[in-house]
Amino acid sequence: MTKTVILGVIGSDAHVVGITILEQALEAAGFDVVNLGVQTSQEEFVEAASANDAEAVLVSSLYGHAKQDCEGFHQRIADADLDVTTYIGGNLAVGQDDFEETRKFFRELGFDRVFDSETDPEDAIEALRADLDMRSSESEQESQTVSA
Ligand code: B12
Repeated sequence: MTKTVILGVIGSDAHVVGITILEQALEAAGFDVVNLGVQTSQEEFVEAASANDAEAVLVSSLYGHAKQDCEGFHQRIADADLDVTTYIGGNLAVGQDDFEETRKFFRELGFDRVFDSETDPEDAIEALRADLDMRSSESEQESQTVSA
């Protein structure tokens, strides 16, 4: 069955190239993609996920303000009673900090996976396949192979 994925760039961020590439790769891989584009608010992500009965929300951020832009995001998702897998990726911190620290921060915010700016779209697709299949069949949990 086709899985619906919401994609967008959060906050005031206007970097569009990354999500355009991701959109094309996800569609080619058979996902139904709702691309909200750049400068998307938390509310717009949540509304789109709800309206499209999405299984995953993919947040992109390049301009260095992801931490502020994502505060409270998972509370909104919970308030809307949504059961979605959430990923974030891009240039998530200002400057050159340790990515493992960045990953830890966003995992603690509630994201299921955190990807850096070197991510190949195929890595995200492989992770989505593993995570969304897992959601439909708990017994397949061992099949998860990607670490992010
Ligand atoms: C082009 C560009 C711009 C263009 C954007 C044009 C447009 N409409 O897209 C313009 C000139 C407008 C711009 C503006 C700014 N930019 Co700029 N920009 C870039 C640049 C050179 C390339 C970005 C790009 O297109 N990359 C190509 C795509 C294919 O790669 P990507 O975006 O990284 O996406 C891939 C991965 O990151 C990943 N990915 C991305 N999101 C997600 C999400 C998920 C879920 C997953 C799985 C994967 C994933 O997959 C993508 C595909 O492979 C980068 C530097 C760089 N080399 O990355 C700086 C850069 C992102 N910009 C930067 C900055 C600071 C700005 C400004 C704030 C500058 C300013 N002071 O005005 C503004 C912000 C404006 C705004 N409101 O957003 C910084 C961010 C610094 C930080 N995070 O610490 C960078 C890193 C430059 C730098 N080294 O300082 N920028």
